[in-house]
Amino acid sequence: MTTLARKIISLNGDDWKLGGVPLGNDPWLADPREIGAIGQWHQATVPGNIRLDLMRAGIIEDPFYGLNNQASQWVDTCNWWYLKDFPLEIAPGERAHLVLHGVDYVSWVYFNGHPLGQHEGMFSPQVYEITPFLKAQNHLDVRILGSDALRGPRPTLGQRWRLWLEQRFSEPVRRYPGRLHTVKCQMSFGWDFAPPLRTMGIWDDAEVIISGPVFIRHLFARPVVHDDNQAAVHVSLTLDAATETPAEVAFTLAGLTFEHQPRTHRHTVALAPGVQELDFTLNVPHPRLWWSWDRGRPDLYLLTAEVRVAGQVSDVVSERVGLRTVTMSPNPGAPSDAAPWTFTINGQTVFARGANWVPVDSLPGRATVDDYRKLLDLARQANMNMLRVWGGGLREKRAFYDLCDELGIMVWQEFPFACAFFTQYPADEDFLRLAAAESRAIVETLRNHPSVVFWCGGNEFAPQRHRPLLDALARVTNEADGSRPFHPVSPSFGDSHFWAVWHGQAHFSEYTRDQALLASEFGLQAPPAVESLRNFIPPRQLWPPGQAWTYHHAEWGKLRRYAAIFNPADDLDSFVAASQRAQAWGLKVAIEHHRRRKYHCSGVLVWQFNEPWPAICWSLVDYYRQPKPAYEVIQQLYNPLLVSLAYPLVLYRAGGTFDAEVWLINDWPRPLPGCRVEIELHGAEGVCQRWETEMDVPADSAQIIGHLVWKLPGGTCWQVQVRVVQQGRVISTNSYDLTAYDPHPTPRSGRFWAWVASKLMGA
Ligand code: BMA
Repeated sequence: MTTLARKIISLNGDDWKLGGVPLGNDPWLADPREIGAIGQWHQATVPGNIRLDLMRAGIIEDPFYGLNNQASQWVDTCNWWYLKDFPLEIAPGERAHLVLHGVDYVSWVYFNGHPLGQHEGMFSPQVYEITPFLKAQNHLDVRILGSDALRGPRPTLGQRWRLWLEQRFSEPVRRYPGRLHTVKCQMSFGWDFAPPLRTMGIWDDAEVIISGPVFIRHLFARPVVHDDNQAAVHVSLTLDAATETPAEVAFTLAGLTFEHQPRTHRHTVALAPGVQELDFTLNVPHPRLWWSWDRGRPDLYLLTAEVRVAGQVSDVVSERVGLRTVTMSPNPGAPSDAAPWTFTINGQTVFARGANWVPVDSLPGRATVDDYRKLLDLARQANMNMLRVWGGGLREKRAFYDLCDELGIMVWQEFPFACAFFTQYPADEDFLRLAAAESRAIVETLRNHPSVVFWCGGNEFAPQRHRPLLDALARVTNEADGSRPFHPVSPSFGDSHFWAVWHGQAHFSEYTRDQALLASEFGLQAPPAVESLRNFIPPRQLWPPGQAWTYHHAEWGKLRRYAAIFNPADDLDSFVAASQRAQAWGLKVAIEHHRRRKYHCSGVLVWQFNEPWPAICWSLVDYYRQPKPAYEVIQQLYNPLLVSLAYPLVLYRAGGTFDAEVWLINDWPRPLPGCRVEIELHGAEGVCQRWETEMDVPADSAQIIGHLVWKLPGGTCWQVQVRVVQQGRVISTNSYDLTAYDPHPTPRSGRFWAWVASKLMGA
């Protein structure tokens, strides 16, 4: 007896061919005869990106170097054809499905000359049954629309006026009018940290799945945790049956990160021909729960679903499952119209310490597991427990979420909508249908990952002006998931994007005025290390800084203003060092402020963790994966246990007074008995003041534990060193540089800017 089971034939690799043809009069009209007009073919790689293939072929230069990107914009004025030949044989009774997990952005797919479909959207997988068209040697064509054709309908007079305003005042989002009409990575149209690179390509995996007569389309496991002793997994299984047939469905739940006797649950079902959804409940006694790494272990199960027809395995799918619940609890003292902002995992409140995540590459096709691993390891080592996958970017590839599941890093996932200040996303039926379809695909792709704890409609647009879009997104998350909170847009109803510092050019102490219930964005630009700059700024433009700096997003006025705190000399090294110190200092002020406000503020997410191309921007880790000095500081400040000093940010002088409240913040879920907190003031002559206390630190807490009033000795340079020692081991450190730098050499209030921004975002 033969056993038919799932076989996956990967179509990834560098044996594809690629050719381009100018857009012509009606690029939306696909005709395979277009292939005949292609003069030159190139080798192509999947997953990948058309510009990468052209780069390898020597047709364009690396768009990430200097101003090169400008010269590759012609690539968008062609339609592109990807071709691949491959052998495939299936046994009688087997079925084959072609699955394209992500094609960017409008595509037409032909298999052995048969049109399989036309598709708009880069996030939804395309699944086509190819059984009837199979031959021993097969030919696949994927046509991709040239991005230059992605223009919205002709704007009305009112829309044109708002577009003009947007272009005038909102540099990052201005480049192409078609952006708001697409559900394509919004950043690819050009942003204030990303180049205009309206990517095209097969950017995620491509494969053929071979199954028996019943094909598993989706396996969705929704956990319910009753208490420490009892949990359940609600499983919904979407099956596609070739004919009406009885079948046997078996689920096996095994421990993946721990030893656990696997349990198998069997059911007999009657299937109708076509696609159908079946629901089951698996009880899990004595569950091992999934926690963020700082609250417990991120334990995972492996759920396998097997479907048998006439005793033979027809299809098998495995998904990782984490048992955990997510709810949001209100913040104490919050205004009555605020949303609840405290992440509550398995009934325990968790303070979010993290950053905003943007795509790892502006050519996302080349992002590999290894890229994700390096960056996520850095996030974990920086003691982050949450990343906000920002709405101007992507739903990342599967590896990103797998790694977050394993590392115990929570993910706040946004849908791909961002920054509509004067203008707005369309509200017509066609657009809403597209937005809902792509967002549903995102939910279906990510919903099994325990790390994903929050759906958010997107970044920076007024909720009032986007009711139809937000209603559609709320509906989608409820129907396709229903196990996680949905929040309309960030910022709204209590979280803050605090840009009075940096965009408003206010001084750092302004951060301490932010009363956010969750601080979801704030940041400062800093150049990467000089060695990194040399990789993408041509030598003659390094110093004095040339045009390439601005093209890679350096905002000179603001960079100079904040770097001035440290009086840099007029040379590259000195300027880079001063900017990096300013970034680290500003972030320190904000982070400590919000951690001291624990649960009045329930989280702190720095803008931004990474960057998608080599840039001078707000990132903590540059494109080459080199952390900036701010990263090291954050690693210390995100220690779940932190001693923080609250003191006035002024220019200190010898003989002056340093007056500070001493705070102790503990994000661990357990009390820490027998801790000694030691604080020392170091001056020119060594230690000149010392304070210490012994205490038991309560679990999950923030409290004032002392008050320092110290006279500063002679000199201009004082350092405060803080440590917490438990059983002879240093478990937390912090430090403050009180050197006589004026923290506000050129003050501006920044409040007017903050007010305008809040009006535009409808907050
Ligand atoms: C934020 C983000 C981005 C932007 C960043 C820096 O508000 O949401 O749109 O890149 O500011 O300006």
